[in-house]
Amino acid sequence: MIARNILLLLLCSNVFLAAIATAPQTCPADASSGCGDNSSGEWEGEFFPGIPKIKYEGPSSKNPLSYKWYNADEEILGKKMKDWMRFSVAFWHTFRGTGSDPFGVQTKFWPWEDGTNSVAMAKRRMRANFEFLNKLGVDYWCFHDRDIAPDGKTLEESNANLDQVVALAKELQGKKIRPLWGTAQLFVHPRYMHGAATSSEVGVYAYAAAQVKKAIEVTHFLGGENYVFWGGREGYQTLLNTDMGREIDHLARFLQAAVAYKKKIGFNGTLLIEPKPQEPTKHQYDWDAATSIAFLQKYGLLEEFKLNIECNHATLSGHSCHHELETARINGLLGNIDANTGDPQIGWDTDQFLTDIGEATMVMLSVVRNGGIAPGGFNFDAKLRRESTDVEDLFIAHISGMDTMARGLRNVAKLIEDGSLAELVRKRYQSFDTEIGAQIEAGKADFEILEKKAMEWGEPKVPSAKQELAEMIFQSAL
Ligand code: XLS
Ligand code: NI
Ligand code: NI
Repeated sequence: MIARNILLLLLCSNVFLAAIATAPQTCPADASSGCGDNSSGEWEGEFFPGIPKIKYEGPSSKNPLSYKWYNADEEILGKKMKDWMRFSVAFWHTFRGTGSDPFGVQTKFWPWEDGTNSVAMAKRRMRANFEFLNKLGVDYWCFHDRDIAPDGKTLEESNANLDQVVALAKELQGKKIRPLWGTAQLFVHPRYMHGAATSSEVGVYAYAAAQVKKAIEVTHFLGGENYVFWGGREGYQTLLNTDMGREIDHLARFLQAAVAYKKKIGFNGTLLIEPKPQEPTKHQYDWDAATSIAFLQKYGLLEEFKLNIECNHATLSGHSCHHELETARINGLLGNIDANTGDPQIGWDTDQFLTDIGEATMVMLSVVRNGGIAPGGFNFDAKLRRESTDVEDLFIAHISGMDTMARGLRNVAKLIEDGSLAELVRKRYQSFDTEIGAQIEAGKADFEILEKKAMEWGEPKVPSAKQELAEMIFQSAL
């Protein structure tokens, strides 16, 4: 029986080899399977042949592989567009996204993938990442530890895998490219099913701490400018089995330890919390910007953290992206933007590239009011739709997202130059530009003073809010 199988295999081997050459291999995603080409990490061919370096061609260009609005070195409002934007590619969506959803398997088979989850494959993928960044003209990238290198059988083995891939990334980064931020993936592995820092299991808390420690170290080594804490599974499915107070205390202790470690190793990047209201848990503790700010304040962490606002998370929490950005900004905590958007008809985190010019203009209004967003930037935490399966779609999606944000910036410049929106807002509050207004704003007007004024003035005249006029002015800039 065995001999017959071997004979059959030999007879078929030519057909088999020919099939490999034309179709993607489907080795199991297991580093120890022995399947796959172990030298693939050293492969240095071109990953995106036929795709040129993307250039600015202006709004009349019909070339999908060109920028129509994003002109990196052009100055707008006193800063180069690239310095306003600081765009970043998210490794997990662009290089690890498979197109699978709860109803269907992988739809994307990039030609450089050999079907394995080996270190060699991770290295080859890293080379693809840098060719992509260079062709796009983007200087930043973001990653989770486990996106860029495979998990090992032990923490030591996982760390060793990560070190190998990170060493290559450092070499490929050159002088210009660096991580906008790094983070640890604390939600995929089954050990994290109850959360990481908020797990009911102390061993999981320790494991997560070790993983974050290593992720901060490699972010620091790569010259990363920020480090992100997105809650992952830090939340609950039911309060019946959950000690919420204790879990949130644990989360705070975890973040305090991260601050101490960051300082210990001399990592000067900003630590960022990324709010999200639900998914994967039904209630995530970092619900929205305001909840996260209250948490930071309660635990004395306000000076140590800023916020990474993701537009799709904003709408999931029942706010607009602009609301979340403004909430962060007025508290001095606007640190970074995960630039994406949801679908108005779908109630989950669809992570689409933002292409709504009105929304982009609102986003850029906050960024300009903030005087920019450095050392943060715009990370495209966005993925191709499941049905978009061409390699060039990866470029088109980013170009479209970048052009949309660039249009937003140009529109804000128009609004500022026109001045009528700012004037409308100024006028709306002008009654406070008075002696008594100044007294109120300085906290010097007590209730007795105010009662005297109220009696002196009689019934106040209340003017129109001019909402439709504000909308008309806004629309005329788009
Ligand atoms: C998930 C989050 C995640 C973070 C990084 O919804 O957006 O991608 O940005 O862990
Ligand atoms: Ni995100
Ligand atoms: Ni998200």
